[in-house]
Amino acid sequence: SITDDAELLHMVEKCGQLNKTKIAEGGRKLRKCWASSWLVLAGNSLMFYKDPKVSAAWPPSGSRPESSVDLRGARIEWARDLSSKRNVFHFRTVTGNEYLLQSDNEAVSQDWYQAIKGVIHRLDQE
Ligand code: I3S
Repeated sequence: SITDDAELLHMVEKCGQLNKTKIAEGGRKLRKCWASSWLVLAGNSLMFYKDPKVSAAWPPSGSRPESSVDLRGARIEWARDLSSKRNVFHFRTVTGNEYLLQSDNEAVSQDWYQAIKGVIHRLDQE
């Protein structure tokens, strides 16, 4: 609803496009499948939307995230060994869902890494 979108928009810390692949579900390994994704970091959640292919089209009114992960207790680290791509970081939820996130632009990757890490640390302190 419009109210939900407005509430979410109020909490948004960062949004933008990254390449993403899920590599585990509940601790069970998955085959990599890299795809472009639109990420929204808001509140305690990191939400993945289908890449709208046009920038700054947010909130995508009426559309729901393809998936959303709870950042509480999550872990994040740079992952130089898990991909041949550059600027890749690894992200793991408490439930054992694992993702690799990447941008060819080093600054973009760095910014996302710091932003997600910041939220995780804030939640660790609560
Ligand atoms: O870790 P891997 O197995 O080298 O990952 C590559 C594969 O998933 C590959 O797909 P196939 O499973 O169809 O071969 C992907 O196309 C590659 O992108 C994966 O490697 P990178 O280094 O790009 O994460």
